[in-house]
Amino acid sequence: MHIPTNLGEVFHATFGLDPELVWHAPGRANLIGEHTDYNGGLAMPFALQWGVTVAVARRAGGAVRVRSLQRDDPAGPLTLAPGEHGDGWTRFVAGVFWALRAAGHDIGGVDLLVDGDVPAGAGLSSSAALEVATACAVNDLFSLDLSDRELVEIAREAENTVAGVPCGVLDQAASVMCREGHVLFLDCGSVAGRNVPLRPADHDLALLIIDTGVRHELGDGRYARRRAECEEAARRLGVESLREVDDLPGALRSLDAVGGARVRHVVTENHRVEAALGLLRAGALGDVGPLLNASHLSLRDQFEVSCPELNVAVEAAVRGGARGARMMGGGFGGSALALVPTGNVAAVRQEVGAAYHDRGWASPRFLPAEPAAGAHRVS
Ligand code: GAF
Repeated sequence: MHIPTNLGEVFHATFGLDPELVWHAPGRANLIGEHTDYNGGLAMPFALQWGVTVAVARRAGGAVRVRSLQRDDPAGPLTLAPGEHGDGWTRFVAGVFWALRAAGHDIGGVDLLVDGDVPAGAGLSSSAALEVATACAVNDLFSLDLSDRELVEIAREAENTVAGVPCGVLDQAASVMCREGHVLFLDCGSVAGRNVPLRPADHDLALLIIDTGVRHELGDGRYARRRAECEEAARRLGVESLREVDDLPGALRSLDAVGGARVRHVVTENHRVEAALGLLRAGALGDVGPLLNASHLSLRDQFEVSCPELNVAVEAAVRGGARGARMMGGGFGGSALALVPTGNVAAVRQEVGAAYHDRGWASPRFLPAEPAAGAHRVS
């Protein structure tokens, strides 16, 4: 069995035994389909080349001992008793154990070492990667035989209940279900997906993530408020989820201005995801650009989850020659995604960098994204 050297050595030095198996789960980007997941809608995430790797071994008793290579704690590994929720990053691990046990799975104690390289704080779902890597490793370790959908639900439950973030399934589903060189056409209502080829280099295009450097916590209440507004609109319209709204003008007549704006975003965003799928199938990736721009405007003006730094990044990227760009993820900070002809990447970086410099803002980070593999066993 091949264990990545450093991980295997540190595991042994920390816990006094060798890991039994190692799993990797990626962070994610999202081509299009934002704030649709908790409305039972559509999205198109792809896995990133950065993620979280966990090494695990069974141990006696029910406690979980955890250590992260990125958060070295001189006191040694932390011990989480069964039912304990942990704090900081350990909530994402503890949450998975809590959710598995709450679902009736009989799992024992585990020693677990974490190694992650998702760029910190950029809104690229490092927490989902940690939850999914943990869920997949424990599933394998105790032969639970969970389906992809069950793994997604366990990881989402961990995030909702223990980490306290009322997210939908987007990030966890992307981390479990994506494939290398593909984007996942994801129906968030049924948590079913189909992978569609996404190889930008074949079209002389690049997917460029622009990390604004503006940090926000999804748990700070603004994300939850958007979700509550959508749920309230669905109640008023008498539908289970906003995915079911097919008469937008009719729906808008029954809602107040805020509810109407939120519903307009969700309904039109689902349409844009379907349009993007059609273009990808027709081999016209470059033509997805205008859909990204429309998605951004809708998130900015209808859903009201953008911020000045995201708007400036998107506008400057387009001025610099991107085919399209938009904010990505929950919003209020984090990253934008730009679809850029390879020959224009330098100009886009220059234009965005200059726009930030002119406003006295710290330089953004540019991260070229490669659609990578979803969760898999490393050894
Ligand atoms: C965050 C959430 F975690 C996802 O569930 C999703 O709602 C996304 O924001 C917005 O599309 O990443």
